[in-house]
Amino acid sequence: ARKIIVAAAQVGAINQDTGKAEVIARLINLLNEAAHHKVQLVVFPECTLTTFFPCHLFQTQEELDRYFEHGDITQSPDVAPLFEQAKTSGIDIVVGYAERTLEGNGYNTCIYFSASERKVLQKYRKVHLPGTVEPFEDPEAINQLEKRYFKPGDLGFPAFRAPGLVPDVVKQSTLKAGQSTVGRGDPIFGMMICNDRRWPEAWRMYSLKGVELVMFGFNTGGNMAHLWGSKPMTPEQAKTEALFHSKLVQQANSYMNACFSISSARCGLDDGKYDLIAGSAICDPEGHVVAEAQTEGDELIVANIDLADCRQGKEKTFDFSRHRRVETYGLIDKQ
Ligand code: CDT
Repeated sequence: ARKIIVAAAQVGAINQDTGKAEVIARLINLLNEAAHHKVQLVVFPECTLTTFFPCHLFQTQEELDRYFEHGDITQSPDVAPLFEQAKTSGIDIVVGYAERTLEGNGYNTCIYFSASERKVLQKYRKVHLPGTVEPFEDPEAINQLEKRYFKPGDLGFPAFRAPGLVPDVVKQSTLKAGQSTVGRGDPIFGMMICNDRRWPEAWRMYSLKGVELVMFGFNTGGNMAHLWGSKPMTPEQAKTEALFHSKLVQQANSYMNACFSISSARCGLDDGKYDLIAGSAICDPEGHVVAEAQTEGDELIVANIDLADCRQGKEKTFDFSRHRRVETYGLIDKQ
């Protein structure tokens, strides 16, 4: 068995003027609740720390930059208490944030912070950026300006091992030459962010690397049918459809890639206007939802998962080495 207690920490409404200290206090509350349930790993949402600012057009760089983190986020005076609490509680955390690099580039980023290693093990920058560069002409339409504010991620889809979570892992040195530690060594994880979850290529990049758990946060508009280009809908229908697609892609891709997945929503009605869906969920490798949020506010959902359950998919239906037909897939990396 390769058991881990994992959680998604869903985060409800955050307004444009909500202070970061207030947000961090809410996140620490969720972390304390996780500690109470003996959780080992908590996934926080995309852009956890602020309102989902790509809904807004900012006139100055200064206004925009209020929403970005500059430099090492674990050392930022505002945010450091979250990482201190993670260390104290012995809980690994995934946190999403808007990153401004020294060169001035913006990325939609998340990091995996290991409590046992006391450092960031992996950074991921969102590859698939939805929305538009220019604001919509209709002044009533809610914008999605990620293409304006961020560059596409330049780190690829980096799978990584997370030590300290599963006891009694088999070390590579104890195996025969050529024998893999996939499913035996420290767990293999991958991160993506929101829109990435709709792209099978992102999931497949990870499953080709043996990933057993994919983690992602999201900010998905419940009232943005205009962005999808779908047929006219009432706001209620649009929200139901957005939730349906969010669950559909998580369940289907968990199954087709024989991995667990954790999704964490930034949700609720930001500034009383910007409606973001909830529906944080934990899925197993057979595509079943094993835990799901019941509210549209701050909420922790917890599951006790056994990564060994990935084996049946990875070794049977989706045993890539026996069943994939790569000679027929050439077009995928050419177009
Ligand atoms: N944040 C993000 O990537 N959101 C996109 C759509 C914008 S909201 C309609 C998503 O794929 O959920």
